[in-house]
Parts: sequence; structure tokens; C-alpha cells
Amino acid sequence: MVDTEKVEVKVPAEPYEFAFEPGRVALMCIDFQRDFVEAGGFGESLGNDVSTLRGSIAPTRRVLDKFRELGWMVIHTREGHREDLSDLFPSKRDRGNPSLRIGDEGPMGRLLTRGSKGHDIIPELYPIEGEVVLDKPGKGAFYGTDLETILRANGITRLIVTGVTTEVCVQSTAREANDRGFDCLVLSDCTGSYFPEFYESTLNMIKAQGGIVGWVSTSTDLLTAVDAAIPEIGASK
Ligand code: TIU
Repeated sequence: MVDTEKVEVKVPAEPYEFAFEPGRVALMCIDFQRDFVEAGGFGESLGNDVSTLRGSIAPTRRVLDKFRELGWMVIHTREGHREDLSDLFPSKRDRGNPSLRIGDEGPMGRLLTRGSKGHDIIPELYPIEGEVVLDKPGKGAFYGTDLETILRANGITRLIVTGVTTEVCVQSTAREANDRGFDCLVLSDCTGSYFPEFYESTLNMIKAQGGIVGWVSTSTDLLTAVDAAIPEIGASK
């Protein structure tokens, strides 16, 4: 048995290597909900082609499987609101004057409303027992949630960030984490945007200026680094 607490995982990344101790890292799967990824949901109601996000699912699943195998912390987030919409600002409900608004009935139930099919996480990345599921009313995962308490209570200092969409909830969460002293490694193939140019710009912004918001790498580089740091576990694959 390898004592994973003593292992340091060194991931090639931009702007430079991202190293972490296994016991201090958590995987964030941000808003992989039907409402953003599947047809008939909130993302499509805003006029987006949701198929652009699907490429991020399979690589995220590979990372999720590795975290599960190793027993490392996993946190899933879901953007959405209470059934009575008491936590929904009018500014958010009305923005853009869409034909279907948050709380309205859509093909997958009420848009971005807790308890609806569309609000829940896609089957490919569905949480299992022991993983944290965090409901959030905003874009950033720290706003209006107990995420900071959960991370600090578990000794987590570094986050592996996946999710949708890159420039909205992923970027907001990475910036919130950064301001609270958490280091974020965003996996470029495990995030997706409805807008290719925003995807590129966001990843560039995060890693610019010596990592002003965080680091960027890929699922392959992360998984290779994990297997290299923990040979017994890698060899058992
Ligand atoms: N519209 C869009 O790109 N994203 C969101 O509204 N929420 C998240 O990113 N989760």
C-alpha cells in the first residue's frame, strides 16, 4: 500500500507545474446538468447550441473515475433555485427577456429549478454515495453556499476544476476560489462553452500573468501525473 498522503502529484501545466498532495485536493464538477448540456433545457432557452459542451463529458468521466478509485474528494455543483423561486433575483429571471424563464415549465420540467429533471446532473457524471452535491443560486460556487466551509473542514487547498460553461460558472468559481486562497487547475478538455472564442479567452485569462487566476492543463496530463506518483495504483489499471 502506498501512503497517498505522502505522495506529491506534479502535473505539467501552464503557466508552470501544478503540484498537490492527494489529501488536499478536490475535484470540482461544475454544473454538468441536463439544463446546460441537453436539448430542451435552460442553455438552449437562451439560444445556445448545447452540443458544443458534450466533448467535455468523456474526459471528465475519466478524471472522476480516477478520483473515485483513489477515494479523493469530489464535489458536484448544480446551478438552480428553490421551487418557490424565493432565492431568484428578478434581474436574473428577466435578463435577456427569453421566451422561457427560470421556473417555467420546459421539456425537462421547470428550468433551473431544484427537483426538476433538467436541473439534475447528467447520467454520465451522476454523483455516487459520499460525493458532495452543492446547490448554488449563482454562477460562482462560493456565492450563497457552504463550499468554503466544506473545503476548509476537509483540509482542501487545491482544486481540479471541470465543468460548464467555461466563461460563466467555471470562471466565476475559479475567481472566487482564487480570492479565498485556493489554487485552481482548470482541465481544458473537461470544460466547454457555447462560444469557442470565449472558451479560448477564458483559459488564456486564467493562466496569464503568471497564473493570475490559476493553472490550465489537460485530463491526460493530470492522469499521467497521478499514475506516475502512485505506481501501485497505476499498475493495477
Ligand atoms: N449561460 C451560460 O453559459 N452558463 C450559465 O448560465 N451557467 C453556467 O455556466 N453553469
